[in-house]
Amino acid sequence: MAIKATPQLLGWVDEQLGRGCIPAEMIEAMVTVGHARAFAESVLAEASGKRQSGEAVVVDPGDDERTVEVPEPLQAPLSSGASSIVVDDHVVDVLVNIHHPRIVVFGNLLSKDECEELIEASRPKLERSETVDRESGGTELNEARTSEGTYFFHDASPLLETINRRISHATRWPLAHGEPLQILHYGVGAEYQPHYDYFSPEDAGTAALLKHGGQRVATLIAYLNTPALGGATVFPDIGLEVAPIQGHAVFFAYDRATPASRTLHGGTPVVAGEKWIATRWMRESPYL
Ligand code: PD2
Ligand code: ZN
Repeated sequence: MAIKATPQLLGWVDEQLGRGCIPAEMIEAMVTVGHARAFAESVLAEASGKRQSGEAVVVDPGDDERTVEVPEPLQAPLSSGASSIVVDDHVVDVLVNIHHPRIVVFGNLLSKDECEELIEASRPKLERSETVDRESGGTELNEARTSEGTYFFHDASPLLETINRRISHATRWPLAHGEPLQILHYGVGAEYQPHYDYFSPEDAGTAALLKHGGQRVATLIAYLNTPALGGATVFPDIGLEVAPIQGHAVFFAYDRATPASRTLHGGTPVVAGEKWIATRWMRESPYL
C-alpha cells in the first residue's frame, strides 16, 4: 500500500512551490531528512498536480494528525548555544541534539549517588512490568516488555522531589504534567521491543487514558547504571542508538500520535549485567 503524505508535508511542498523552489531540490531535501526517494517524488507530483488544477492543499490536520505543544528543553541550538546547561545548580551536559524528531541526550542529569539511591529504594517494590492494554486502557503482561519495575509519586521522598523538579526544569515542562516516575530493571536477555509511547487514537482504551492529563507528548529515560553489555535505547526510524550510561538521559518529544512522529524506540536486550532506568512520561495537561 502506498504511504500517504501528511497534510503538513503536502502543505510544505505547496508553499515551497509557491515560492518558486526547484522541484528536484525539494526532492533532495525530503530524501535528506529520511524520506524514500520514490515517496518524495510522489509527494511532489501530488502537490504539483493540485497546484495545476487549482485545487487547494488542505493543511488542517485531521484528528489523528492533530499536533500539540511539546516540551522544548533547549533555548538555543548546540551550534550557537552552550553544550551544558545549569539546572537547579546542577551542571547538565547536552551531548546530542536532534531536531526532527526532537531528541536530546543529556549527560550527568543525575548524580551517581542519586542513581544508586533510586535503585535501592526500588528494589523491594519491583514487580513484573506490564504494558497498556489497548482495548481497555488498563494494563497487561506482555512478552514485548520483559523487565520488572515500580513507580514513585512526585513527592514520595525528598530525592523524588529533587529529581522530578530537575527533569521538569531540564525539559522546561511543568512538573504537574509528569506521570509518576517509573523505575525499570532488566536482567540478562530482558528488553523492551520497539513501540511508541503515545496512546494510539485507534485503540479502544485510549479515551480512558486521555482523561488523566491528555495525550503523552514526551518521554525522558534516565539511565541509573551502566550495563556491562547491551541495553541501548534505539530509534529504528532514524538509526539512532543511545548508550545507557549511568546518570545520562535521553529525551524525545512527539507532537502527533502517529508514526509520522518518527519516535519508534526500544530497549535492546541486556547481554551481560543488568540495566536500571527511570522513565518520566509527560502529558499535554496536568496528570491527575
Ligand atoms: O529501557 C529503554 O531503553 C526503553 C526503551 C523504550 C524504555 C522505554 N521505552 C520506556 O520506558 O518507555
Ligand atoms: Zn518507550
